[in-house]
Amino acid sequence: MFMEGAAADIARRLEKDFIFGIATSSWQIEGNSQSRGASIWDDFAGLPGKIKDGATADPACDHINKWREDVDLLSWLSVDSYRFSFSWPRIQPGGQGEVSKQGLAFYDQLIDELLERNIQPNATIYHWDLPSELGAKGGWVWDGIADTFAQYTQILASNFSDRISRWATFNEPWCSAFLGYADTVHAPGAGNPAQGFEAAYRLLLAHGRSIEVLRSHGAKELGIVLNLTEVIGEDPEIADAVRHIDGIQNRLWLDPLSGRGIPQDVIDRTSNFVDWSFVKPTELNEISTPIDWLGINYYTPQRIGKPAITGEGEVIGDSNNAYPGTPPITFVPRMPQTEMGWEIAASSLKATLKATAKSFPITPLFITENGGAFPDANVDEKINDLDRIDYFSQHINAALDAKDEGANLQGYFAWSLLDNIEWAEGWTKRFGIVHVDLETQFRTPKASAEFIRAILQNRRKS
Ligand code: IFM
Repeated sequence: MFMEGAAADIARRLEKDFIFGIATSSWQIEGNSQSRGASIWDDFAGLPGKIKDGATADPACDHINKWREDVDLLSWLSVDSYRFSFSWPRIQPGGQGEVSKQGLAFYDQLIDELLERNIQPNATIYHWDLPSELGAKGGWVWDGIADTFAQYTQILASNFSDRISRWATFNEPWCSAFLGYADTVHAPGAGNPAQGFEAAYRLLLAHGRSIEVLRSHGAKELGIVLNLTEVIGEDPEIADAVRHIDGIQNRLWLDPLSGRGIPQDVIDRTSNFVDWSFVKPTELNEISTPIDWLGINYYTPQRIGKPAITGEGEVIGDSNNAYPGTPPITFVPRMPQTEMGWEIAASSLKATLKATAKSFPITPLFITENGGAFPDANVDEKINDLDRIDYFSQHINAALDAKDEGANLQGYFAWSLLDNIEWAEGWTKRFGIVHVDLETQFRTPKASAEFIRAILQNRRKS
């Protein structure tokens, strides 16, 4: 009853042309790793203790073999668009040179089938699975990486630009740079604070060059996906830390993309350990090449307190190491929280959208990921995930509130279609609206899938 009422209320708020979709990423769902090259996430997963339950890329959701069934699910849900990522080592096993015909053919058939079912393909070029051979050259701190990424883009653009509705160069480059290079929790796990900033810069440069390649091939609707959020300080004494965390999480990306360069306060606070000489004015121009849309992945605010305050337990991804140069603080998410220890606060989604709309005026915005990991008790063969439904309902309404108040929001994508490998958390955290049985690979829609379907089937027709 709760579910139908909440779905109908949201359906009434959705304008006809608002794009409602669902997202996944290659490494998290594809499996069948022997049919592609290796990536830095395969290498990382092979290191003892890096992935909580020892999960590896196989079988994941065996999407390489079960993709038709997954497209059936998308069609059953009635989504307008499916956001997926290309696996670089599936397209180009060594990251340079030889292209895999088999890899191209996989995405070819997926894209054609989506179009056949009237589902817009929304493609991300890079969602963290860097080919191992490029990782060995230095990965995102190698000075050849931006050009190499542009060459990889060329392959995708010449094969798919006629059929992809919307392109994102990167998914959450903050994670690649700061969880992977500054901290040790994501691949490659460098744990080198200065490298976090250099990786961030090279990711941005690769983005700019990739956009140019896409545009020269006539690809349409070009953008990038950032994980932006509201940074909330619990005490005026930590105002400096709030500004620095906001600098690394939000402004380090938004400012260069919109032509304002690298934020001076971030440079000032880090110049004692970062040699910023890798920044070149002409490259800043490439980075700020215009985009057609900006994606925001929103899950939780960053609430921080003074160093002595005790938080509410482990908060996945939050650590001072991921924000190098921050004065000492503690992450203090409030209750309620998801299983990731992430505070549930839809008000921060609205605040993030409104702040981004101000910082990046005019550009159409999308929520490109939003969702939660919850315990998912299985009752009588049915996963009645009311906590996830509640999360979606609060956050979709908050996004639509921001739109009503002027943010140029054009779509919303839920994370995620399937339970999948949650990176360093392995299978211990499930975000899917469809349950995946790891033994049998059987897919069972949860109540949240029915909720999203109810929204989409009841939406306004005009
Ligand atoms: O699973 C991830 C996804 O790959 C990127 N955005 C956040 C999700 C949940 O942590």
